[in-house]
Amino acid sequence: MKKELTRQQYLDLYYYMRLNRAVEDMMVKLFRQNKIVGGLYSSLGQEAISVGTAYALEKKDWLAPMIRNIGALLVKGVRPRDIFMQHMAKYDSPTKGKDGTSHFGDLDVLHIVSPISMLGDLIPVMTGVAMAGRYLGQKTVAMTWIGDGGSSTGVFHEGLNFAAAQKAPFVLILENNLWAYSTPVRKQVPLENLADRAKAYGIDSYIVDGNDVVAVYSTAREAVERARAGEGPILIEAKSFRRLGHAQHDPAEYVPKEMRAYWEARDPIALYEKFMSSEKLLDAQGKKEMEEKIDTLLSAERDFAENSPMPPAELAETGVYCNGDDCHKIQAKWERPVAEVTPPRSSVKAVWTVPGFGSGKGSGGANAPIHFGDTQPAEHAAGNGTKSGKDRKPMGKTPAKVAPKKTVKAGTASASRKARR
Ligand SMILES: Cc1ncc(C[n+]2csc(CCOP(=O)(O)OP(=O)(O)O)c2C)c(N)n1
Ligand SMILES: [Mg+2]
Repeated sequence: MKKELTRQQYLDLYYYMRLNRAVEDMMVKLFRQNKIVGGLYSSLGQEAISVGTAYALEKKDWLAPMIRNIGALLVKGVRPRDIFMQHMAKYDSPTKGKDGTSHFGDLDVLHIVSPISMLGDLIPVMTGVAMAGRYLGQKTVAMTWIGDGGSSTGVFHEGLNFAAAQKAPFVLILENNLWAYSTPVRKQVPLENLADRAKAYGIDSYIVDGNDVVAVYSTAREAVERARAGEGPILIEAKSFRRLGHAQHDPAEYVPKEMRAYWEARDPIALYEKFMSSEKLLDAQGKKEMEEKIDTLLSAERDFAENSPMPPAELAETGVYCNGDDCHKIQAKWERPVAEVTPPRSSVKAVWTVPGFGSGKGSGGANAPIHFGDTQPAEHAAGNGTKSGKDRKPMGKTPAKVAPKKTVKAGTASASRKARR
C-alpha cells in the first residue's frame, strides 16, 4: 500500500469497509433468527473491492451493484436500514417489500440502477447509461461489477464489445474471487488473467490486488477519470477470494483448506489496519471510536427495520403487473428542455460520414462489394499469407482503390437508410 490520499480519504475507506462488514454480520444474525426473506449473500473478504471502486466515483456518476456489492451501495449513500428492510421484505423498504436482497435502485437522487440477476446483463444496460450521460453532456461515468463466472456469459462479451465500439464512459469491475458457486475459475476459463478479456475488444484493462483497498481505489480512480475524459471503457480485474459459500445455504466444503487459510491471512480490513497504524492514520482510540459509531448507527438502523411492518396483505396484488394509475402514477422523468437534449449541446460528435461506401472489392478476392473505404484491396490481401505482420499494411490506413461515390451525411432519412444497408 502506498501513501498518497488525504487523511480523510484513508479514514473514509476504513469506515466504509468496517460498515460493509458490520452490516453483513448483522444480516447473518437476522438470517439465523429467520428474519431475512430469501437468500443472503456475503462479500466477506471482498469489501475492499466494493468500497475502493465505488469511492472512486463522483456523486453524479452511476452504478449498478451485483450481489456482493453492498459496500458500493453504502459508499453511494444508501442507508443501512434500507438494506436491512429490503432483505427483510418490509413495507418501508425501497421496494415496499415486493423485492428482496439488493434488488432496488434510486434513479432520482443516488443514481443507482437496480441489479439484474441474469449475470452480465448490467453491462449493456450500464453502457447505455454511460452513453446517455455523454449525450446529455453530463460528463458522468457508469460502473458495474461482474464475477469470474459471469465473465463467461455471452452478454458480457456482447456488452463489452458494444461499450468499446461506442467508447462509452464505462468502468467494469471484474471480481475474480476464484469461485462461481462450486466451480473453480480454472475449470471454466483457460486464462490466467481475466483482464485479458479486454484485449478482444481493444480496450484497456488493469489488474489489481482486490484485498488492498488503497490499490483498488487508486486504480479505479484512474480508470474513472480516463473514462470520463473520453478514452472509452476500461476493465479492472480485482483478484480476491470468496471467503464464504455462494450464499448462506452453502458451507463451501469444496474449497481446499490451504486456499482458505492463505486468503484468511490476507483479510483486507486487517491488512488496512496494519497500514493505517504504521502510517499513524489510526490509533487504538480512533479505532474504538469508529467501532462505537458503527455499533450505535447499526443498532438504531436494525431497530427501525425490525419495527417496520410487513406489507399489508391487500397490496399483494398491486404493482406486480403495473397497469398505470391504479398501480402508481406514471410520469415521464425524461422531460427536459429541448435545448438541453439537442446537439450541439451534446458532448458527442456525430461522425457518420462513410467514405468508400459500397465501392471496391472485398479482401477475400471475390467481387463482393466492400462496405467501407478501409478494407484491404483484394490483390494485397491475397499475398497476406506469406507476409509477416510487420510488412502488412495496417487495415485502417490502406486507401480505398475506388474513390468514394458519395459521402453519406448524418441527419437525413436517406442517409440513415443508406448507412444501415
Ligand atoms: C446468466 C446466468 N446464469 C446463471 C445464473 C445463476 N448464478 C447466479 S450467481 C452464479 C455464480 C456466479 O459466479 P461469479 O460470477 O463468479 O460471481 P460470485 O458469486 O463469485 O460473486 C450463478 C451461476 C445467473 N444468475 N445468470
Ligand atoms: Mg466468482
